[in-house]
Amino acid sequence: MKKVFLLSLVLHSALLTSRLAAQNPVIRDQFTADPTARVFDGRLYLYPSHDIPVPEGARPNWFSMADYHVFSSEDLTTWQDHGVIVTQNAVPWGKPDAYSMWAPDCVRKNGRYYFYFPNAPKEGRGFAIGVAIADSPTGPFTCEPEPIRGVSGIDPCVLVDDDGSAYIYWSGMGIRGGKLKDNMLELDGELQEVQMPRREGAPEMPPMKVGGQQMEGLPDGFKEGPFAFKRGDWYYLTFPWVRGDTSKGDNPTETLAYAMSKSPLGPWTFKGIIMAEHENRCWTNHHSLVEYKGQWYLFYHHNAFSPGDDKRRSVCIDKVAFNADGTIQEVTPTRRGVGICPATMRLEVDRYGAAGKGVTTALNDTVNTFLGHHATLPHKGSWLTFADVDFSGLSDAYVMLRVKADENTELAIREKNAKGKVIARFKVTVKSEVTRPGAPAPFRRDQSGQWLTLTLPLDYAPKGIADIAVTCEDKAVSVDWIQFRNRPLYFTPVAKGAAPSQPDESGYIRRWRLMEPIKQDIRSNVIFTDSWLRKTFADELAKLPQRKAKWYTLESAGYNMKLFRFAEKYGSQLYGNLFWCETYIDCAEDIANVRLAAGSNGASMWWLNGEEVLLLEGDRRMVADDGVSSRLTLKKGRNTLRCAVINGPGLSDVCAHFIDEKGQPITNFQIQ
Ligand code: FUB
Repeated sequence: MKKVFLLSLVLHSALLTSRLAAQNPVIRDQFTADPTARVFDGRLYLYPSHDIPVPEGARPNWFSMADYHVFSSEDLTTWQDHGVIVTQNAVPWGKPDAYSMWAPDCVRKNGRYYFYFPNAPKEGRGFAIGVAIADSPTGPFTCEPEPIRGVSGIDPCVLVDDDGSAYIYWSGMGIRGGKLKDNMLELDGELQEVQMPRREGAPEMPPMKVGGQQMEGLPDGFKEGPFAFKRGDWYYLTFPWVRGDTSKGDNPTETLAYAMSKSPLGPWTFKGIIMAEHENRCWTNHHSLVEYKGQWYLFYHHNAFSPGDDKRRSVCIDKVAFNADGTIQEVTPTRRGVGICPATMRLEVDRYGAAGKGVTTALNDTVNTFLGHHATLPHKGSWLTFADVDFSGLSDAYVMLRVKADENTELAIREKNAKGKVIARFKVTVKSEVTRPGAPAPFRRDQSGQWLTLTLPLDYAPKGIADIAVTCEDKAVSVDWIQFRNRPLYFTPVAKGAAPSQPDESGYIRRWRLMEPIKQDIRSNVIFTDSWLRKTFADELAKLPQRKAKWYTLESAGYNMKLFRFAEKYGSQLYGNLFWCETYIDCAEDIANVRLAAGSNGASMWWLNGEEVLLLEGDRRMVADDGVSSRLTLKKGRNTLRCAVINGPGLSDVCAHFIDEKGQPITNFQIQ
């Protein structure tokens, strides 16, 4: 092959990467088709083609592809887009505006990555197949200056055999295959002169030089997109195939079919179908099969994000199994796809595994189709299930869901199936008000006013990996997604007998014993004057020994104890509370001339060993060192620091530390 300098494609960049999470289709922010999946060093890489809307001037209603992205995944659920690796205007031999970057492949040989792709050549007709080379599966890829000689067609696939020999298969005048030279860039063997069939009226063309050989033993009918692989000592040649009768004018669409052989270039024995025609008549299908972490998967495409346009497609994945004799079991496409979904990821439950009678799905937005789908459960008793949700990462969790519901609708999320244990449920009681029986459910409406995003507490959280069901308990309800979330950790309970805590490096006391909030009826914080506070706190202090209230010992995650979050978890109302807080400070010796520096939202009063030491009056926000006491002594042994914080409307909060004469934090004590 002519030695010419290589044009570097620098569009690859780790900087372009972005993360996507998905059910079927797996890539949800752009169209992807013709997926070739490859496993390199234990990670799965996906090399699809990239459909885009037809640009002005390009052939209408046709395929339109200007570049290639590469994606990768560890769990087949979370996908990383590594960005563009090859573009049409950077292919030295290609037409820069042909939008013909059809199905590609990428293989590794001797530590280098060879990316094979079709494109329209600058000169001549039809398609040629070029190669771009990289040292990593995500590039940067450098394009070879010329396409492969003798390979005229589309949909390249390369099989690297156990002995290192490589074979290329492509679609052009049927399916052809040939051995590649060791350099992976040239066909091994002579090219033959072939006179291309000529359309009526078209000018006579010189014969073409074609390499490889026709793959023998395949069924009649249109075939393209060969994908060859080896499993045990069987070679498989799989391909999209139109089995229907094209002469009857009903325009049959593609299946995925396969043949087997004991040799890489056949002859082949046709075995049958891997996937039947798509139900909605998406004309093409295109695929690859790969074994990943002990399971075989079929990657294929469908037009889930463009139901009216089968030239804008999206990659899907389903599991595939082999029979003992090596034949392949037929795969039924699913919405759910594969992979275990962490409960904390957005679960697109409209991508259900199974559903009861009458359940339907529809696009959320027919213009921006990447906003996905929703499922409608039409009546009481309708259900859908969504498999393999991993709840193990949940601790203190709640669930969010996006729904469209009518008056008196009730919806439940259950474990396992439609009769399973309730995880959470809600009811629409009066127009526009959604409640969970007994407790208000915060919700947001979208601009249309139809969709609600609800936040619900959990009745119960499954353990480990579980299937979930969504059930309609009353009138029709539509559901878009469900997502479980952990509440941020504001504080953690301290077990009885736990080791003492230390002040943090700024001396802040993070361990507090808090009494469950005492409800107050306070409309405005302007009442927090000295005299009002003294009276209120004195009365409360007197009542304290009789109060039959619960106390909680908590370690705060930050320097301040978020009393608002404490009220949210343990109180009966969020706003309008009085909080009693205590902490026990053990000193190895007297520490004299210290001051208490504290802040609170709203007002607070402080006692050290029963003596009042500080009052923060008025409507305050919590600011560190907002108030500082006069000089104090922390005595040898146990000291009790107590405060009462009172707040009406607003978020309650408190922080305290001791400082020395120079304002430096005191840290040489322990907190029980
Ligand atoms: O994506 C363009 C073409 O459609 C592919 O190359 C064919 O296999 C078919 O999927």
